[in-house]
Amino acid sequence: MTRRTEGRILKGIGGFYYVLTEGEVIESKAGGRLRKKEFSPVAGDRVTLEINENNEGYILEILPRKNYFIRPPIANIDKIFIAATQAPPVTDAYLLDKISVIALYQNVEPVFVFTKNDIHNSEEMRGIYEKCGFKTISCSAVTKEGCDEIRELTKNSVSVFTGNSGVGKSSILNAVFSDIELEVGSISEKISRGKNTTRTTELFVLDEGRLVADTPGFSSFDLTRMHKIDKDYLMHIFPEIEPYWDKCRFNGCTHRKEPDCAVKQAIEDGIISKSRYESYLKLYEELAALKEWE
Ligand SMILES: Nc1nc2c(ncn2[C@@H]2O[C@H](COP(=O)(O)OP(=O)(O)O)[C@@H](O)[C@H]2O)c(=O)[nH]1
Ligand SMILES: [Mg+2]
Ligand SMILES: [Zn+2]
Repeated sequence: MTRRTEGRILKGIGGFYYVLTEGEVIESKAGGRLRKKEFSPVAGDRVTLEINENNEGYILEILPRKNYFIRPPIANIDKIFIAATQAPPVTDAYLLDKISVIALYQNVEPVFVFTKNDIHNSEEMRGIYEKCGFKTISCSAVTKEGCDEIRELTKNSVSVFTGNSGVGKSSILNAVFSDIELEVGSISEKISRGKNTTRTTELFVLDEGRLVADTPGFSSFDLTRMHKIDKDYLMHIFPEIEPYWDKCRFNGCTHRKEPDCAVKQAIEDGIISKSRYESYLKLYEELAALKEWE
């Protein structure tokens, strides 16, 4: 007898989708209509499916998405853990800021995770993000510092780990969750191959309602092209700039070259960090240029 139910896609590979439903994982196929590019199911998708007498699934429909990322392909995320480090390979602040902007734009909570704290203390960088009101964690896969906090924040949610290659995402996930076994690569190996060790996007089912994915990281290039944010909306997804939107001399101040700008004053007063503001300016230009080329 076939039955109809709902579930969540954990991963798609070789034309099959692995759907978590009622505590078990069902190997499923998707209908032809669903395999068309823009509708194709991704990890994290909530779906309706039909399960036959042999326990094989057939995906009927993708339920409306709360959010969606194209590369890596994943949907319905609650939290993005953005990994950063001041140890090699040093993280580029612009990439961090860009990911945080896109996360907020898509209603995902960003959590900044400063890795490798055993070899390089990231307190200064962490301070910048804490000041913006973001959740931040200092951690180490070696000393296990910060692991309990990561465990706590991943409870009952869909969490994705991202950040540049070699930053230590897989290592920290292995340290926090004993039942995940991810491949950890040496940095030189990755650079010489120009690739990441983590390839398919897979949500791991863990205890206490945790669904966790390791990703090869978002490419800075893709991010702006795939999430077309209006440049004038940008100030509203920089949480430390947002409160000033109506505090400047000019209505509609973009906080760039206008005189008597409250944002620029806040930078001088040390309330807003320079590096974040620089990212704002750079991203503003990038978004403006995108519009012109379309
Ligand atoms: N000292 C130290 N090294 C780490 C830590 N986490 C990762 N590494 C090293 O950094 C390299 C890249 O780690 P990996 O987890 O593969 O990074 P990923 O590409 O972000 O998944 C490996 O050589 C790890 O051994 C850490 O907390 N402390
Ligand atoms: Mg990895
Ligand atoms: Zn202004």
